[in-house]
Amino acid sequence: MKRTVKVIATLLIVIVAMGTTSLEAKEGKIKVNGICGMCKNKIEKTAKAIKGVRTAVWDAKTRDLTVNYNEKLTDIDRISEAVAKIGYDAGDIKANKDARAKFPNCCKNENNATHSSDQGCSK
Ligand SMILES: [Cu+2]
Repeated sequence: MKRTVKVIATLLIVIVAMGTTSLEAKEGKIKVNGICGMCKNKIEKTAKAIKGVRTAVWDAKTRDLTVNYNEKLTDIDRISEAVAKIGYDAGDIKANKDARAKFPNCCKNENNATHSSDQGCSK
């Protein structure tokens, strides 16, 4: 009898824990105007460095930064701000101009869609 109570209690804890985890986990997309693989590394590294961000993947073709994060610890605005700070437009937040000025030229060329690749800038 005691054992059954213990098993049920453990199960309840597990169910509650699973429930809260899924509630806190949120996925969101942010448009980030990166160009190449080097941009990708920077964008993803910046997003992942934020407390509460579990995964961050930037797609060079769609230019979407897909983030999975704990909404109790962070939010889309905070992630966008961090990415804008290193020199990229992120959603509605404009890139930090000083940071962007230090980019290699190819990373500034936003209209050259063919430059998008998994490689860094060739120069
Ligand atoms: Cu780049």
